[in-house]
Amino acid sequence: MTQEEIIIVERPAVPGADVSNSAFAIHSGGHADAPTPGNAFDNNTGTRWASSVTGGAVSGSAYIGQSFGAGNEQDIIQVALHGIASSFPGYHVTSVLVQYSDNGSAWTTAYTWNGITDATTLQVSPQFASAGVHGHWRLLANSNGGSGSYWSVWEVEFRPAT
Ligand SMILES: [Ca+2]
Repeated sequence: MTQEEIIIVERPAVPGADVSNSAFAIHSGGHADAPTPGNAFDNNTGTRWASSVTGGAVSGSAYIGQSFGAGNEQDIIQVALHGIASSFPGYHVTSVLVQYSDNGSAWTTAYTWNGITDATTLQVSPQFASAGVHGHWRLLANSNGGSGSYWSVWEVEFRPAT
């Protein structure tokens, strides 16, 4: 007789590669200086999107995100943000809410990302708990831009559970 032992190991989800795409971009409205939301998802740190709202109107209003489309819903567990270039000091926010929606209008916060700096490199959020698969994801500004001007975003990444 042989005895077989089956060991089941549960591996925690790890963030996969960025699933964002310029074609899926959604936003709260763009400033005339940089109105194209797809610029935040084109993998080009030389192009940006800027919010139409400025100063004290940024927090809780300006957002940039993705509508992934039917059949392409995502379980996002990490985001990354290239929020500033050396030529635009202070045009970043220090906190964002990572939010999801199933209908594109009612949003729920999955994670609050604080401590975003004016670093001129891609900043990666901590991995956060899965909130499940949803069709729409966004970063909602949770602070005002440091300069009192608009919020500028060079690149955003959405990384799903794998
Ligand atoms: Ca870009």
